[in-house]
Amino acid sequence: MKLFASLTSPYARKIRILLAEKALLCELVVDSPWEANTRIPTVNPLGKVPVLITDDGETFFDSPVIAGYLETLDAPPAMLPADRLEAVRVRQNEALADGITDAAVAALLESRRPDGQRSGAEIARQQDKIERSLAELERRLDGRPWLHGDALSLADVSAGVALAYLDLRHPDVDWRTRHPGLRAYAERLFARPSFAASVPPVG
Ligand SMILES: N[C@@H](CCC(=O)N[C@@H](CS)C(=O)NCC(=O)O)C(=O)O
Repeated sequence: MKLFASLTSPYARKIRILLAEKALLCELVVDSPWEANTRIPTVNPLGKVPVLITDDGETFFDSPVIAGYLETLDAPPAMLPADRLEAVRVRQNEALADGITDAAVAALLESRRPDGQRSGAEIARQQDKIERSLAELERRLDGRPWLHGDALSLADVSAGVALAYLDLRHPDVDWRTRHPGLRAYAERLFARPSFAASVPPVG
């Protein structure tokens, strides 16, 4: 397998963490879709990372789809429950956490627009999404070690990636103080070798 990823993409990090948790071997092809000479549009018409190419040459994007594909491989531990409705619930929390990342990316891109084009109202709208969704994540975690059951799931991987991305790009969002129920949870996730091995380079 081959994973096209940039080292700072939170969505690509999510897949790198899943690969590490499952001890799956995968060639990492580092490519930033923002660079002029990127090859990403040749493997994903949307021009986004992550993109996975299987050993059979089939291409999968985006991160929820790649995560679903990894579950079809004989590679424990399972990141989704066998019960189909329970699996949808895990995926709902994956979507909630990925949505926090989406809003954080949108706020960052807006903040980087030139003076005169930047909209403070749009940044605030994205910040509201982040704040509401962090509160919902904290409510759903409800003081438990994991979002679902008694082990790490896809939802926890997405949640940990979203919180780490806030630390990287929005250190002003003081989520540890505002949502203390997420603090110990995040520290436990960040300490896992899969998270430690995929910390993005500064920049
Ligand atoms: N929903 C997608 C989002 C992927 C995404 O937006 N990736 C960013 C990198 S963080 C990207 O490639 N952006 C390039 C662009 O928007 O042109 C996923 O979960 O994989």
